[in-house]
Amino acid sequence: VEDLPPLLTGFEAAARERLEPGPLSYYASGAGAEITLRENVEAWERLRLAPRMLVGVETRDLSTTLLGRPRPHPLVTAPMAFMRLAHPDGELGLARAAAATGTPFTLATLANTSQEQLAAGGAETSRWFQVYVFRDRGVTDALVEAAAEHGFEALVLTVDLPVVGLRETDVTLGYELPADMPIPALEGLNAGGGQTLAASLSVIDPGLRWSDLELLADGPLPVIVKGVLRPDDARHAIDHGAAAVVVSNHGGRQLDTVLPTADALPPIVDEVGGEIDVLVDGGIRRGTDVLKAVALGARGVLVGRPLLWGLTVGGEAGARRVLELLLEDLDRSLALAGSPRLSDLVESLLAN
Ligand code: LAC
Repeated sequence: VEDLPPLLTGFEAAARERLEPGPLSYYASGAGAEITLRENVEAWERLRLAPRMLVGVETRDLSTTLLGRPRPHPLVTAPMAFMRLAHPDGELGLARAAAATGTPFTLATLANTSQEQLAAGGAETSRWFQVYVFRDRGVTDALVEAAAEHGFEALVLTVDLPVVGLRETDVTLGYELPADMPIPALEGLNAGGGQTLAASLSVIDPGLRWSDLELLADGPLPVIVKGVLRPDDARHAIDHGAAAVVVSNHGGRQLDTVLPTADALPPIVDEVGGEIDVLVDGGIRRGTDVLKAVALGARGVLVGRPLLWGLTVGGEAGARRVLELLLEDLDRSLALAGSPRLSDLVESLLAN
């Protein structure tokens, strides 16, 4: 553990050196010219803070409430596919890191680890299951049903991938998933290992509609709709049974030149923030980014790539260190901003 980088930025640099070109491209790429990939980060960076002084910050409190439950802090692990491309610890490594830091863990449909394996893996934390609806609805129905049985707390329905975005470096490399890499959800679908990434994603149904959300929301688990960028779509999500929405552009991996999530968040909070939890992801790299997201009304903040870099560099310990560094930075930022209680963060801390 001593040889882990001391700063968050060090993990990305170390991971980029360590990963083979194919997996690195898969994780690091955005779609198209990668405008949104870049602007997600820049949009948090360009928000300016107006901190308060002399309010007494010797005690800080990062706790919040999300999906009706008390949480020690607002972070959640973003759903990410194929974590064994990063490290043999894979999803279990990140889930244990999440558990060690009180962070809900989201298992992707396209994980290398099954729901059973995760549930049995000793990662005692809230588990969410990310849903891709397949053309073969029977497979999805079975996964959704099993999620409730395996103690998952919520479903995260990804709505921004009717077809896969054009990730140009993936196309150039023509990278194929290792043929022996397990992808439990794809077993029996003649998809997965030994195929290009785009081909393995072609099992996803491009015909998904709001009425499908309603069917899912009729089940036993609350449904968080991930991939909303417009207030009217957030309204549709509520009208069709969503328990929460994640303002997300899929980490800049889908439609390029969509608006960055820091810009999409405020109008969506205005529209539905009083009714359901609004979460956000995309470009979260530092504690100040989390602080700004919460000040703009986000109840939860999903972290993606930084955790993959942590997993790559140090497996479970590396992912855990990244979460700890982010939480330390959030704590420090709250102190410096003169808003020691996260739940008291207000938009007036932003200067612009
Ligand atoms: C991706 C899909 C799998 O972004 O969510 O690659």
